This record gives sequence, structure tokens and C-alpha cells, in this order.
Amino acid sequence: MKTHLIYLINPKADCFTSKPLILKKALYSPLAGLLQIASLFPRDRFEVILTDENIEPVDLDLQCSLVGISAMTSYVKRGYEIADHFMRRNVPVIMGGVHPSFMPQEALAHADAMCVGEAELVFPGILADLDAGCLKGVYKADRLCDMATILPPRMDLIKRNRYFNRTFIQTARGCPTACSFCAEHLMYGTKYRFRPIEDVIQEIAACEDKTIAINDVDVFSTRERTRELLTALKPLNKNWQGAVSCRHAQDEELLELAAESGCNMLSIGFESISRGSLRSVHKLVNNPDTYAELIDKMHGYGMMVFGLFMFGFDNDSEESFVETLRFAIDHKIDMCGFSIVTPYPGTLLFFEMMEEKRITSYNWDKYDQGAIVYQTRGIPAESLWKGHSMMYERFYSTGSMLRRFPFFKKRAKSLWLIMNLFFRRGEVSGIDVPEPIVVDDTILEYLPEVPLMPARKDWRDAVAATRLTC
Ligand code: B12
Repeated sequence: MKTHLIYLINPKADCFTSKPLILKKALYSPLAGLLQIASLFPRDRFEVILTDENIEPVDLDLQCSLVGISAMTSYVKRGYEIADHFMRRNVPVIMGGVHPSFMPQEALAHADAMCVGEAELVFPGILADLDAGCLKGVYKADRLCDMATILPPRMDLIKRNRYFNRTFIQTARGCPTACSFCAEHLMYGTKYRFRPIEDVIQEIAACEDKTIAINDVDVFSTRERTRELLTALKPLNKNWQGAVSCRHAQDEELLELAAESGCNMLSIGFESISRGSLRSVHKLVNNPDTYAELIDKMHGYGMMVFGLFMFGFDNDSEESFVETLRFAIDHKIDMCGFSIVTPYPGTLLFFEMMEEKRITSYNWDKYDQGAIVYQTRGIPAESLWKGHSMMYERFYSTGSMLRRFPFFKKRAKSLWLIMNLFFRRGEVSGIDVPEPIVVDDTILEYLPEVPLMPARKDWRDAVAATRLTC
């Protein structure tokens, strides 16, 4: 007999990729974390209801035993509103996900309990405390979890017809690259941890979708593992998309295997075409001299390239926009995401900027990579904002789309169109035009805490220094 009703909620984000903009569907489901959490409630005793507020309203009156909320920084304030509401109704609330993991004390001001980092190892304790009526405080594992113990996510809970990309498969956690703007290595460690191939393949074989997304930070993590994974993927006859790093994406053998195993799009964090900017954020795996060849190679294998670029590094100048735009259009990058550098709480970039007293807003709503929340250096904030908007307008203009469309190439043309139209609709129409430059008097009530301290000593010192001066 089921004894508990659990209500899992993904709060609404002001982000066009999660809004149902075309055919009432959102481009991506943001639910990977919550589907994973749902699988940790034994089905014989727990019934789970899941709401993604991006596509449907939260049932604020639901009678349930526990509310679980997951949040990234840009929508954590909405998460706190929902948590406050259920707390006022005396329903126990637990929070987790990337933002609460770095801001546990802040999260605890709105919830009974919160989970720092991975949930798998602490979940038995959470369930026992829920049963005993004493769910409280911070749940944090003393080690990283064994990837062989990860259960398949509860895909049955997702409203399938509301997303274009809904099946996200995680095959690994961790990242050795440790860029200063990224949270991955501080949350999941600097070593790749791999799920057993058989588990991954079983999960993919069981999913109904023909197209899946692999949400690892680098699908080409190591040669041996990638060979094994892609070879096993081939007979499943799926199409897949994933992210790769510049260095590993040079590997022709892996590219060929990727194409043969059904890969139709790879996203790459190019971040910048300036070596100095890359160095300033420790993204040393990227070499801009290799970008053009890399794109040609991927196109040669029939794969689309989704290029990710950031602007607002201290090394950037007004020319950075025009040069990047020219590069992206000339090399016919299929899709691009352009972000404004954002110092997410708990990252090294955050501590560096905080120490230099450069952060101009702690309003987390603005931490969506479309607003400027810090004092810029290489480029005036006004120019950064205009340049960033210009990138979207020009890259997704009709002229650019016609130049870039793979008319006589073997790339997936319908996917190309859906993705380009989504980005064009979201950005060119101005749906998400943010407040450009944010300077306000928000204060940081709680200092970020880093789930896993950085491996490098100078980084640990930077974190410690901020804590001492605040
Ligand atoms: C894949 C991915 C995406 C996918 C989402 C996939 C999906 N279906 O969820 C897409 C492409 C849509 C995406 C979009 C964005 N992303 Co993203 N993404 C990732 C990535 C690489 C992996 C996330 C993932 O799927 N993890 C797998 C799940 C299982 O892990 P998890 O969510 O952490 O969940 C575990 C724990 O956190 C915990 N947990 C999670 N929720 C809860 C809830 C409760 C109640 C409990 C108890 C525990 C718990 O338990 C889980 C199991 O252990 C991460 C990097 C990372 N490692 O987090 C960045 C990351 C999460 N993304 C990030 C960002 C910034 C974004 C965007 C804002 C980028 C943009 N400008 O568009 C958008 C926001 C989209 C939106 N509106 O929601 C940042 C977030 C930083 C921050 N502080 O907010 C990250 C951390 C990368 C980085 N730069 O460091 N992303």
C-alpha cells in the first residue's frame, strides 16, 4: 500500500528554451534531476507527481507528504516562493539541485531540508527521516556515488508531448577540465565517473524516443570508454545529440563512430575565439586555431554543430562580436548559443569577482546569462549588452539562415529548422529581453559553499580568502 504522496516541482524559468513556444512544446525538458530523484522513492510505498511549471501550473493546494524542488540559480527565487507556500501549509519541503547545493544555508531559510550535490547516497537517510517525521537540515554524502548504483530515471512521469527534446541520458559525471565559470567539477568531481555501459544501453533501449540527448559534459571523455559506448549504441538505431570538448572532438575515429552510431548534432563550448579570454577562465582545452577544421570535420560526417560562445571576458573588446559572428556564419555553424559571462555562486569566477568587489547584483533572477551582473573590464557594459543582442539578431537573421542552411548536405534538415526557428523566435522576437545591466543593492545574505573543494591549491586559497574578507 502506498503511504506517501510526493510532489516534485521544477519551478518556472524565464528562459526561452524551456517555454512552450512552438506547437505548445518547449525545446528542452529541464527535468533530468527530478526524474532521477523520482526513481529513488520505492514504488511500493510512494506515489510521485511531477510538475514542470514551465508547461503547467503548480498545484499549490495538493495534499502531499513531501514537496521536493530542484533549482538552478536563475529560477531558484521562484523555487523559494513555492517552498515558502508549502512550508506555510506545514507540508515538509526539501530542495536540491545545483543552486541549493552551493547555497545550502540560503535554501534552508525556505525549506525544512536540502540536499547538497548528489542525492543517491543520502536518500535512504532522507526517506528514514521522512518516515520518522524528522526531516531536517543538510543532507550531504561524505563521498561521491558509485555510478553502478544509479537507477534509471522515471521517464514515465514526463509529459512527453510538451517537449521536443525530452529524453536525456546521463552516462558519466565529473569533469577534469575545471573551467572557472563552471559548476560541474565542484559538484561532481574532477574525475570522470562512468556508468556501466550495459546500464546505459538498457536505459536507451527502453526509451520510446528515436532521438535522445546525452547530457554528459563531454561525450568523448576518454577514447576507450567512448569507443565502447558508441559501439554498443550503434545497433540500437537511435539518433543522438551530445556535448564534446574541442580537444577530443578532433579525434577522427571517434567522430566516425559517433556518426555511425546515430549522432546528428554535437554541441561544443567554443566560448571564445580569443586565446587570452580562454586562458583567463582556465579553458585550456580549447585552441581557436583548430575550430574551423573541427567544424568542417563534423560537417563532413553529417553532424550539425551547436556552438556555444560567451562574451564579457576581461580580454574581450568591441571587435569580439563582429569577429565571432563572421567566424560563425562563414563556417556555417548550424546553431549558436551566445551567453554573457555569469559568475554563478560558488564557482571560482564568482569568488574572484567577489574578492575584487565587481559583482553588481545578487538578484539570482538575473543569473540567466542574458544580463550583466558584474563590472565589465575589457568592454563597457552597454556595448556588451548591445553586442550580445546583435549576435542573436544577426546570426538568426533570414540572410544568415539562408547562408547557413545545409541545402545540399546530409545534415538533419528538419532538426536544423526547428532549432533555428526556436532560437530566432526566442531571441529575435525579444521575448526574453532582460534588463541589460544590473546594478542594484541586493546583498548576499549567505556565502556560497563549495560541495567539493577545488583540487588546485591556489583555487582553494581564493575560496578561503573570500570567506575571510566577508
Ligand atoms: C544537461 C544540462 C542542461 C540541459 C538540461 C537537461 C535536463 N533535462 O535537465 C539543458 C540544455 C536544457 C540545460 C539548460 C540550461 N543550463 Co544546464 N546543464 C546541464 C548539465 C551539463 C547536466 C545537468 C544534468 O542533467 N544533470 C543530471 C542530473 C541527474 O543531475 P542534477 O540535476 O544535478 O541532479 C542531482 C542532484 O543535483 C540532486 N538533485 C537535483 N534536484 C534535486 C531535488 C531534490 C528535492 C533533491 C533532494 C535532490 C536533487 O539529485 C540528483 C541526482 O544525484 C549541467 C552540469 C551539471 N553537472 O549540473 C548544466 C548546468 C546545470 N546548466 C547550467 C545552466 C546555466 C543552464 C542554462 C541557464 C543555460 C542557458 N543560458 O540557457 C539553461 C537553463 C535551462 C532551464 N530553463 O532550466 C549551469 C547551472 C549553474 C547554476 N548555478 O544555475 C550548469 C551547472 C552548468 C554550469 N555552467 O556550471 N542544461
